[in-house]
Amino acid sequence: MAETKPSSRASYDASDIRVLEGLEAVRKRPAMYIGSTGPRGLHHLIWEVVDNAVDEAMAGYCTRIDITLLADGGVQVCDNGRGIPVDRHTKTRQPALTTVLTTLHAGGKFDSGAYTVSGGLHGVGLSVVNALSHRLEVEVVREGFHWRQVFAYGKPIGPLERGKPGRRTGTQVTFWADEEIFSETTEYDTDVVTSRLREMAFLGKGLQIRFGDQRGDEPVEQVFEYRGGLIDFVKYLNGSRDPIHPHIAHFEETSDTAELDVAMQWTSGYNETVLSFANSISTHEGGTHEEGFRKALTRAINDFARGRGLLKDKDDNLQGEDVREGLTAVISARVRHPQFEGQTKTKLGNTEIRSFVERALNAALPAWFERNPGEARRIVDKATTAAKARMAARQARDLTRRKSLLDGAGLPGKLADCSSRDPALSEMFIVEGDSAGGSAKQARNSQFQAILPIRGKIINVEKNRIDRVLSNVEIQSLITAIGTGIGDELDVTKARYHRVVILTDADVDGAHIRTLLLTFFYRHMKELIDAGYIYIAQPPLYSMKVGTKTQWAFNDAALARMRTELGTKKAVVQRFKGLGEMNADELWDTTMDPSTRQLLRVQLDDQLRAEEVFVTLMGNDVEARRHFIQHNANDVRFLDI
Ligand code: 0RA
Repeated sequence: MAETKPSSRASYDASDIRVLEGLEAVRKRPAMYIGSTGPRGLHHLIWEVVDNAVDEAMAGYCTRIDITLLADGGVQVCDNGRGIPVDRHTKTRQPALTTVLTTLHAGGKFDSGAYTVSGGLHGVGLSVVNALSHRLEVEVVREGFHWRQVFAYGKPIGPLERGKPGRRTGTQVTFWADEEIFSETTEYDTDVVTSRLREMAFLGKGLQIRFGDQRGDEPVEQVFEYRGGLIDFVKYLNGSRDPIHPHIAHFEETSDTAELDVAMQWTSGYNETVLSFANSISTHEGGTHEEGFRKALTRAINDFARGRGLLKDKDDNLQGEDVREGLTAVISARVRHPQFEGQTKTKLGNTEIRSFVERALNAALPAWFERNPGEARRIVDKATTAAKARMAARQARDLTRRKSLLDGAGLPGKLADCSSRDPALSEMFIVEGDSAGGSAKQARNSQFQAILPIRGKIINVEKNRIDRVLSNVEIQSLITAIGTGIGDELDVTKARYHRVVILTDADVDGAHIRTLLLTFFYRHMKELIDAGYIYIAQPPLYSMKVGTKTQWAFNDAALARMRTELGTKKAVVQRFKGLGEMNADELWDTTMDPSTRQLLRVQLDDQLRAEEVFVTLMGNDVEARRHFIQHNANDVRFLDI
């Protein structure tokens, strides 16, 4: 980051800014611009403003960004970059700042030579934040003065005003989200915000990001600054894991059009944690940078193993999944014109990046292994053991496959399938326990709803190698019922249902089973999450009977709201402890009927946060787990669902 040189392009002037369309469109269809008007969309406002400041940092002009959640619900983002230009635009005859804040896509920096973000929902611009805020204030220091303009609902409520002289340039944006648009909530989640800010600080080596939260009784402050960049990132990710070699491998490479930064370290665990980014945007669907990385890694480890006689002539090559077992790696690419593809626009598509990364690592990895032969041996040992487990797992899998062929249809016996054969219309409920499974079978519409009862706690995939995971019968029936296969062989087009719904009790045990299932999907069937096929059902916590009418509440806040609405009327409130306490009609009405239920779709847009949660909840660090559970009891919001 600090090494990135400013682009050599002539200085900006106001005529660069292209004027496109008005902001009414944004207020009319906010979800088109920020994804949703739920908590995700709300947080997107922050990222939008912070991304602009980070772009300024990536271009080499900004070293510090302050983000403050204000006591009155506002958000303030302050940077020491060049400041938004304030000179007059030749066409619109208004100051560039006003244009940037009131015109869609008038970032002004989209055509520049820097590695600015321009994919997915990122980079839609400050104007979108402005349109969706009931108030927004901008203060800039530039051209020797302070400047200030205030907006409401995206429209200026006064002109750009010049204030006192000022020398140090920068931009400060303060906005208050419009409650009419974000009707669900306008409350920001500290954990969501800080985990993204931490990630940005890891990716922007040397950049100082300060976070303040003034909403509580005691103001909170946190500083994120990592001199080690990605090395610190890997250290952090492996904080509660057990590394099998001391040094974190680190590689940097630059070409005319791209930059690459990679850090990695193997642990004794069984899963891989490979986080990738393009221009600081998380690419959790992977893409060409990850493909180049994987290819070079598999090759380098096989070459080293053969060269040292650790693999004999008769032995098969180690496969990709073998060499990545227990690997924690972060790949950060900077690309001039990034193309984002995939289901959620989080997959890097630029083909030239695949060969760039591969070439860079084909040279760097063997050199690192040669310099650190002791560490390399441990890594090869681990990969060899993983290969053996893989072959054992394959045998077990082939056996079950053959067995199921003999059985006939090949579907698990416990599955009560639906009659529809159209995956797009079909749903499968994974239900914990036989009694709840029984109610669900009675309640369902068997036309399009299948029920798969699972018994007890499924195996913890954080603590078990793939062969053990696959020998677990609950996991076997899950995989067979879904039909896609798992891991490297997963084929999402073979999914037998486009809705796989986790239905567990609304208690601690239910939350545990849900987390075990989610961890399994995250580690072994992530494409299903990316495709948007994984859901969580929300059974109600309470029923409230007034006369003959029954209402349902999904949490304590909703129950309290219903009570105040009722006033003095008499109500009978019942708290459900488990799904088994509901009869089939109640289960259908509240949880399964598509016209009334509330399904949460699992979305994974914050991989770092997901990693933190899964490693903490499922890993070995008991103290960290206790702390997490105390602070996030029954909370699945990390998945941004
Ligand atoms: C347009 C052009 C230039 C900088 C910016 C926008 C800019 C925007 C934001 C938003 C938050 N912080 C920001 N900092 C800068 C380039 C100006 C030049 O060439 O001097």
